[in-house]
Amino acid sequence: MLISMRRSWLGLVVALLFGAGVACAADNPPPAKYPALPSETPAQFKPDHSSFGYTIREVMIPMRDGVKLHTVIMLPRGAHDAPILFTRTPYDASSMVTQTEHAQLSGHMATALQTHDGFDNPVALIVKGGYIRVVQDVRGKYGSEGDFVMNRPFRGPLNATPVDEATDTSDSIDWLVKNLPESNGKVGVLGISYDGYEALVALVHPNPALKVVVPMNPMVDGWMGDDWFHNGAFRQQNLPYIYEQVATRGNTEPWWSNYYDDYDLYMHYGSAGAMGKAYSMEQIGFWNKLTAHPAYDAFWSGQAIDKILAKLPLSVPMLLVHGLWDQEDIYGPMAVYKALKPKDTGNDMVYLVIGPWHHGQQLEPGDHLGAIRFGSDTGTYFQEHILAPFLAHYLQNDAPPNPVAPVTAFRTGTNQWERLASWPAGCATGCSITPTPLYLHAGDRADFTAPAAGEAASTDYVSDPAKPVPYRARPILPVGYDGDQTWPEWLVDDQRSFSGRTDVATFKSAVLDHDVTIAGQAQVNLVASTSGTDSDWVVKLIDVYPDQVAAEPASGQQRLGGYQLAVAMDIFRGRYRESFSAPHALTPNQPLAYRFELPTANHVFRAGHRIMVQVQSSWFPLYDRNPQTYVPNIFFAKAADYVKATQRIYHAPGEASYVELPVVAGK
Ligand code: PG9
Repeated sequence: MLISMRRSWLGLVVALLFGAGVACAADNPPPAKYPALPSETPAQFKPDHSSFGYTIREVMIPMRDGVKLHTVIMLPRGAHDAPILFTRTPYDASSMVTQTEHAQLSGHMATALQTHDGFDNPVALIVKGGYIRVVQDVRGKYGSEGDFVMNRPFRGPLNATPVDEATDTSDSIDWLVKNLPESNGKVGVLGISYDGYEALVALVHPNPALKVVVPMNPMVDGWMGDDWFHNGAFRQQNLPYIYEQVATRGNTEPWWSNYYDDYDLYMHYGSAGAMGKAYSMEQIGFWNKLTAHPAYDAFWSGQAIDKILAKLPLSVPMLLVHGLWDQEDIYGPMAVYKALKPKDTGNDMVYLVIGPWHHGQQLEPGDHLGAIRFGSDTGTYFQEHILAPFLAHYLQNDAPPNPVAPVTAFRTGTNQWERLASWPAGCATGCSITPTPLYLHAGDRADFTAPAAGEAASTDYVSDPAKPVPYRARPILPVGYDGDQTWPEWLVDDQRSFSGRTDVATFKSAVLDHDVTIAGQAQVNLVASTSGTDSDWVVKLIDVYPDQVAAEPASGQQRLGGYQLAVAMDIFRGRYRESFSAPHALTPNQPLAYRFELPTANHVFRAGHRIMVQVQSSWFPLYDRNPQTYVPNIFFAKAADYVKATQRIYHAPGEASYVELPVVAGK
C-alpha cells in the first residue's frame, strides 16, 4: 500500500518537472557554437623513466603450439652480457616484478623488486649480480593465453597434447636467449612452491641454455605429502586456494566465508565434498579431479615429479631448498633429493640446503620462527653465502668457484650450520646414525627401553568427529600471509594446547641427562586399533622444554618454559595402510601395524629437555575428518557416517608401539 502511494506522488513530481523542462526549452533556443574545453588527459601519456635503474619490457612469447605467454623482463640499466634469472608462476608475473599494487613505483630496481608478491625475488643478489630478472605467467593464467591445468601433467598418458610446462619452459628460454641481446645466454630458473615446481619442470628435457635450477620448497607429490593430501588425508583448508586460483584466469573471484574461525566454517559443511558443492566448485575442473581421485592412483603417481625426474639423466645442476617447518611442501625437496642423489655419482649436481624455515622463509629474515630463536639471520646467511655464490658459479661470466657444500644443514636445538657431503648425516666426519626406537609405555611414558611383561597393554582415547582435535589453538584463521594470519608459523605452535586433551594420547620421556641428536626422518611404528572401520592417525614428535627457561631475554615472560615444540609431525589415513592406491576397511578392534615416516628433522633434544610423542585421530580443519566408518570416498561421506570411535594404542611386548629416531652417535 505504502509503495503505491509513493509511486503516485513521484509520478506527479516528474510530470511537473518535465512540463517545466518543456517550457524552458521553448524559452531558451539551442546555444550557439561554444569554445571547446579539451580533455586534459593526453591520447597516450609517455612517462619518462630515463632516470630509472632498470627498464621493463613486457612481451608475449610464442610457444610451439602458437599460444603466447605473458613475460615481464626487468633489465638493469646498461645491462650487457648479463645472466638471466627466470621464474615461471601461476601467481601473476606483473605483481612480482614491479611495485604496482601495494606501494608507489620506484626507479630503484631493488625497491621495485620488493613487491608484496615478489616472494621469489632474492632482491640483493639480483641487483648485486646484475641479473636480468624475468617472470612469466604460466599457460592459462593472468596475462598468458592458453588453458590452465593445475600442475599440468607432462606429455604422455595424462596429457595427449604436444605441450606441457617443460616445453613451455624450453620454448621460453629459447626465445629469451635469442631476443635479449643484453644477455650472456645463460639462464637460471628459480622459484618457491608452485614456482619451485616449475623450476623442477625445467629439468625435464632442459633447454641447452639452462645452466642451473633452484627449486625452493617445491610442490612435488600433491598426494603423498605436499599441498593436497598427506598420506591420503585431504588438506581441505586449501579449498579457497583452488577456488581463487582455478575458477578464473586472473584470480578475480574472491573466496567468501561467514565465519571468523575456520574450525566453525568447516564443521558447518560436514564433508569436504559437501563444502565444495556448497561453493559451486563442481564448475572447477581441478576440483572434480581431486574428488574423483581420493586414492594414490595413476592420476597422482603419474605427475609426481620426483618419480619423473628419477627416470631422466641428471643434466643440470640444482640447489634444492628445504624448510624444516615448511607448512605447505614439507615432502617435496627431500623426496627429490632421495630420488636423484643416487645418480649424482660425482656429488656435484644435486645440492641441498636444509634451513629452520617456514615455507619460503629462506628469502626473508630468518632469526626466528614464532617463539623459536635461531641465534642468527639464517635467511640472509642463505642468500649471501649459499644462493648468491651458487648462482654466480653457473651463470656469471668467468665463473667464480662454487664454495657451496653438497649439503648445508642447520641443526636446531644448538643453532649451528653444518657443511656435509650427503644427507642424512649426523656430522661431517666421525659420526654415525643409529635407528633407535623410542617406545611408548603405559602411564603416558616414553623411553628407549622396550615394554616389559606386566605393563598395561594399551592406552585408549575416544575420537569424536563432532569434536575433532584442532590443529592450532582456536580461533583458527584461514590459510594466508596477510594481517594477523600466522599460517606460516603453525608447525612451531606450542603443542601444550593439545597434550592435555582426553582425545590425545601423550607419552613423555624423563628429563634427558644428555643431548639426543637426530638427523633424518623418524619412522612411526604404531600398533593401534579402532572400534570403527577407518581411522586417521596423527603422530607428533615433540621437544619439551624445561619447566623454566632462564635464557629467555629479560622479557619477564618464561614463554619457553615447558614449551612443546613439534620437531616432526604428520598424519596417516588408516584405509591406506596396506596400499596407497587400494584402500581397505579396517577390522574393528583389531590391533594393526601402521608404519610411516615423519618429515625430516635435524635437531638436538638438549639435556634438561624431554622427548614427547602425541597420538590423535584428527587434525582439523586443515585436514578433513575421517568419518571412522569406511565409505568409498570420504569426500562424499554422509552425516550418519561420522561416528565416535575408541582408539587403542598398544604397547605390550610383541605389540610395542614406538617411533624410531635417527639418533646421531659420535661427535
Ligand atoms: N605450495 C603452495 C600451494 C599450492 C597449492 C595449494 C596451496 C598452496 C604454493 O604454491 O604457494
